[in-house]
Amino acid sequence: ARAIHLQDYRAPDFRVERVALDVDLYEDHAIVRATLAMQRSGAADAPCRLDGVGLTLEQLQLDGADWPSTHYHYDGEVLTLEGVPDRFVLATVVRLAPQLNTELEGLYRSNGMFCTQCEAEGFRRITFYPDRPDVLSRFVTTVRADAVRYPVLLSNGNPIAQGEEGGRHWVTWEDPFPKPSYLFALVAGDLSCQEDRYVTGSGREVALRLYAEPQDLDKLDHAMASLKASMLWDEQAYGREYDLDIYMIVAVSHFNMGAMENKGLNIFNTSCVLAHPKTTTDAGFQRVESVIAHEYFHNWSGNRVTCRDWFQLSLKEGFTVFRDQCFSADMNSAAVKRIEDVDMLRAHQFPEDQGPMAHPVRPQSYQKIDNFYTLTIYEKGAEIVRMLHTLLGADDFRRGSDLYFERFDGQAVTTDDFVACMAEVSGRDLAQFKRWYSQAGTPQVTVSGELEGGRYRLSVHQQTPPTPGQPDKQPLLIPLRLALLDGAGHHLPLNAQGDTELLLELTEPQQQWEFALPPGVERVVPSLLRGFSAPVMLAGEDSEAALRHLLTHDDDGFCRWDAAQRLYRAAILRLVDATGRAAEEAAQLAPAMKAVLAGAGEDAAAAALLLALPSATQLADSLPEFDIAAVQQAHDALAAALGHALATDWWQVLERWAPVGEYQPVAADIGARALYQQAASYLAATAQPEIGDVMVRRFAEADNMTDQLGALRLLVHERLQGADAALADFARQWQHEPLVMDQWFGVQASAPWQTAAGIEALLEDARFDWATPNRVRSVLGQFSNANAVAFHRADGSGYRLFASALQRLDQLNPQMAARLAGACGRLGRLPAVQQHALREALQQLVRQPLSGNLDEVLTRILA
Ligand code: HT7
Ligand code: ZN
Repeated sequence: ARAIHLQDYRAPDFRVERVALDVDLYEDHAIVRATLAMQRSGAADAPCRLDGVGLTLEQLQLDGADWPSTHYHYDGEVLTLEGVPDRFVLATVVRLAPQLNTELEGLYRSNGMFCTQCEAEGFRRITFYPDRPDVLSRFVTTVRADAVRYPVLLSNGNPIAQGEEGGRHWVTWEDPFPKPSYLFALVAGDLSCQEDRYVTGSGREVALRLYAEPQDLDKLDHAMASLKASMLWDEQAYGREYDLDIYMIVAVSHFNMGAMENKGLNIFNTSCVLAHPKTTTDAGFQRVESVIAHEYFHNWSGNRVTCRDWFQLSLKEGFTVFRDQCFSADMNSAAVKRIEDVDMLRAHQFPEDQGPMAHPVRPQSYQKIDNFYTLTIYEKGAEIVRMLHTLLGADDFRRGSDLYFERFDGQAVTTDDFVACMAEVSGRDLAQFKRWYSQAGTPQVTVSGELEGGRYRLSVHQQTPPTPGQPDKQPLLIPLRLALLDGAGHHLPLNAQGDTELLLELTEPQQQWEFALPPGVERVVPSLLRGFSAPVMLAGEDSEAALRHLLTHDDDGFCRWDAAQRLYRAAILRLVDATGRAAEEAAQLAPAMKAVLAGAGEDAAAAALLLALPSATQLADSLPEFDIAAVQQAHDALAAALGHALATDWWQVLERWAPVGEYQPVAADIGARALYQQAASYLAATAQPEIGDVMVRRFAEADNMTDQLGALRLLVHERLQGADAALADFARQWQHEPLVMDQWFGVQASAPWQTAAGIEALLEDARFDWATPNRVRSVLGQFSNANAVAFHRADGSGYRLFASALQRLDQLNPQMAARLAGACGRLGRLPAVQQHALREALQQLVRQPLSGNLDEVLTRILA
């Protein structure tokens, strides 16, 4: 496939002033009539080019008359109209087959309803249109369908007319806000609705309607509460009110991603909107809250101000992730949320940034834009916005965002425009900062400190390693939050004003800072990168004593947690290279862990995080060679040794933090359940039968999915007595709840003892369905992304199975296949035997006829 380059961007030759769509839905086809008021905005002789993929054109008229076939040409992707006037009304009629659409892009069916997914380039599968984000237009849409089968007919904006005739009915919707085609949506189905209202700060009433299949109507309360909280938060934090009279969300079972922010009509993966204590875990509740917020926040950061082109994707996604992170931090525990976000970034985005798919937050080129909905665009993009917030401070950042929304309302703009607003309000030159958008790779920052003559000198060095297509890197502007602790754990003053925290700005490859210390200070332990102030890899000379000091005394939640992670990491690595013994390492760690447990009453969630070992995958990723088998073995040995060394403490946790009262997805209770699960997992690692008995009981008695699934996971993963019976019971109990059955598949696919044959059996299970992305993710996603030890088994069986599954999936859903294939990005860092086996499996796969999506990812990995 041809690559598209940022430098080739050209403004559109034609704009669309108004669009009228009429979508007629039938069981075996759909007819789409589009009327576009076109206006030339480019060169006088430019032909009018409209995107349209796989459409059957039935009629084409210009200004009410048939346009001669000699004046247009359709090649299956682009419709070119020659010799058109500067203004004209184009009317087309096309025929579609939504029931055959398994790619879940454009108009398709999910469990008997019709729905759409247009981002990034799905609208061109519905009608002929300049399907690019910088063409904004006003839409009026009429949806027609059988009145009994599809009583609910929805589209963007407000309903303005409706009618019924001969068993069919129709509703016309008008969206007053100009929008790009990627924000178009329609839904038709037999849906139930939970309704509420929200009154905006300025007193406007908004109807809130959440639609789901009737059996899921009891799972919408949490989404509704989250939506109302998000609407209020955006008014308070950003001064942004909702702008239409209706806000609708529809839950669909077949969806390639989490959710979609279509104007006034969000479409959600059921997994990101449905929640009920019996069927949803704490993590599920939190995901619903954050995705509801994310899509709602897009109404301003994405919809009112949108992207000029898809290279600017992080303009809306990075900013909106930052906004949803701050919202979740405000709704729950800010420190815990920050640690979870950093952990995710380091576990998943850092490897992406070090592998063959590494790309800048504003990429230079792509073949398939769907392949660029990445952790780099979303999560690293959010870190860039967070750094701007850190550098400018909350007040200037808010003035910058106000300016951005006011200046660019109704426009399609760039990340440069966003940064320019921040520069303008703060008076800062952000030219160097902008390298964060154009330079791929994770910067490595190395620090060393020296205490001499009453002064502390901090030397810092930065370097970004080469990434594909970017061999040489420039120094970045890296904000480093710093505090210094003395030997008693007190924070030292860092300047004449007595500040105990400073923001250092690292701009050079090498820089030094000096601090005058109060008299008598004999020990200094730096607390660096506080709050994870920049998305970098920090290396230092941190002695274990210094790490213990930070774990005990630092008041920065992230730094405490990171100190614990570094201590665990060092211990596990000593087991990998056989310089340590598990029992001794556990004995060394025990006092600090006991201290954490002693303070757990204050914040159980934070304690659970402080007690969790880094995953073996993360540790293997931090080494030159990804030798997961060796690291997993060492990891498990330390877990078992800690299970034994602190057995009494873990049992006490199980007693003290056992569930009491009715389940509630609130921060304190979530923390208690997390701590219980952490203690149980250490005990399970010892394989003592007693913990198996406790887990069997917990599984049977649980009144909520967090406890039930937590017990099932330990039983199955640790192969404790009763695991098989629990799996069978679970499947029986939840056979009619697809999202819970996804968990049933996922628990098995992520079990470390899993084999390729076991995965094959799951794929052949009658309940498995290749056409349902959630189910595919629960098996193939869990196996390839959450089960490194089984996936990378040296006999190559995991790779062969995965490659053949990708080939099969690619024929149904290329976006999903390509996304899953990213799991092979560690190819170049695997031990020789695995590397050979994976290369062979992928080379064989790439010789088959594949989609452009999968081909792009595999070609990058094999390059
Ligand atoms: N903006 C949405 C992205 C999205 C998407 C992209 C490609 C293919 C399918 C998709 N579904 C949703 C979601 C978001 O970031 O809010
Ligand atoms: Zn988004």
